[in-house]
Amino acid sequence: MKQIQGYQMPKDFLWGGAVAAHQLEGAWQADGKGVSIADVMTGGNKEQARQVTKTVEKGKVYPNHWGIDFYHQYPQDIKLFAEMGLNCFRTSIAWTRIFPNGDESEPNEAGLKFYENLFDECLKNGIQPVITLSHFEMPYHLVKEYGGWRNREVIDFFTRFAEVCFKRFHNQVKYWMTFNEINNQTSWADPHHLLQNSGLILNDDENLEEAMFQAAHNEFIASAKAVKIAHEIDNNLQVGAMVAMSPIYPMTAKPADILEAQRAMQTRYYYGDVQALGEYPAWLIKYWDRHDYHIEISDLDRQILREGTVDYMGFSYYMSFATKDNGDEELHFNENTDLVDNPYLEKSDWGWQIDAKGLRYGMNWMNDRWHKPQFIVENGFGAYDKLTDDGKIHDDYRIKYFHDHILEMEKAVAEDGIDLIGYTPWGHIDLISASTGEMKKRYGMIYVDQDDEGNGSLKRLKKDSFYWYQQVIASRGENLNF
Ligand code: P53
Repeated sequence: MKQIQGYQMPKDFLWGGAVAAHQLEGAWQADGKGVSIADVMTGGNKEQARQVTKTVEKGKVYPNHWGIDFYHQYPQDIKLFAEMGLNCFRTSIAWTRIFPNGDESEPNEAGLKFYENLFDECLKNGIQPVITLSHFEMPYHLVKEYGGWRNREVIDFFTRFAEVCFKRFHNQVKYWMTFNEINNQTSWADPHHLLQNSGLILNDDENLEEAMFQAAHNEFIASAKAVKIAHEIDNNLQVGAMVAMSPIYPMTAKPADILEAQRAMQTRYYYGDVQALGEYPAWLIKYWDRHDYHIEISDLDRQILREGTVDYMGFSYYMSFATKDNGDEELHFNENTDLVDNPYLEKSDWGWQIDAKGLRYGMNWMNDRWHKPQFIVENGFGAYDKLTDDGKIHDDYRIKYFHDHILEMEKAVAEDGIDLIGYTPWGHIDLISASTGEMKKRYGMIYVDQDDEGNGSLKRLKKDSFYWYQQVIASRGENLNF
């Protein structure tokens, strides 16, 4: 038992949990839903990456097809969330439930109805929904027929989807985000991220990095337009960006390492510069020139970006990285080759470096740069859990992780003055892992009885962390004892 007093968060602070449609809903073909990118991704694990198949192939395992069956079980699940004390719940709207192929002119009413009922159920239980529009789940049709986000036509498909959602749900949902972890595609050399973020499958003659920059630009335009549309529909709506905040430290105090780390941060977070400040940083324009990258950006685009800056910065925080001078003459950063291990940090079983102080560092870094309210919309610890004979899960490692991170978050608010809207730990109910497709990489405070192949009773059980988080919320963040 550790006696550490946290700081009490303001009364209107949002304490929640976070998930994404494709990782828990299942029901991949219910009520007219179309096939999304997530539906053609097989299960993988630490050693074996998930595969993307051209169609759904017989005999292969596609874990997102079943998720944890939230589509049918949500009323009971939301009761459990309310029992935990949550006053908000972050999920996403599966684009393919609303526009099954993505390019239809009229939405699918059954999909809209599902979310309307889900949000009603949340509100009845004192929980406000916080919604991501695009969370790694674009219609697969848009990938095959249009080439994903490298095609500007997709901008209009997305804004149509966004507009339909804002119009239908603006009385139920105040906080929105456009694209989940838009900056994950910085690791463009890993095809998994490019597909998840932007629906890109590489053409033979294509430069991956250049394609990524163009796809990201088209997403920025779509996001900026969505911000404007939302405010026109209802001025009360708050539309945020969402970046994966993993600070990149210099390995040593050697000036070349410092410079490399600075460029690494610029490279990983230029997305935030565009979405929060409304313009591209000068170093990036120079980088494109030097590499002969031709990114299609019109004057009108520049105006749209300036007029559609986001209301807040949503972000996920799991880990930090480190880098050192890569010896190249040109100052540049490649996320797939230029990261090094940080000897001061421990790692999770999946190799993610655990660094609670990095959360406070990242929050201050973003605040200094973007001057926007922040919202921690993901944070958590993926681990193997053991179900004991008496039906308990003693996940003290997870409680420790949350304890350390919540304390740093509270210092960032109470001591550093950061304007923080809320905190929604990732996968507060066990679900399918995005990177590996596993069920056994568990984040939850609620255990779901299911294995990687989809076998199990789907029974929900409260882990020790359930009770711990309940106590944290009840004390508005003050009682962090464990
Ligand atoms: P999983 C990679 C690095 C950091 C965050 O991740 C990431 C990823 C996944 O590609 O994704 C976010 O399940 C994401 C969630 C995801 C969660 O972090 O790979 O927004 O969809 O499930 C945890 O362990």
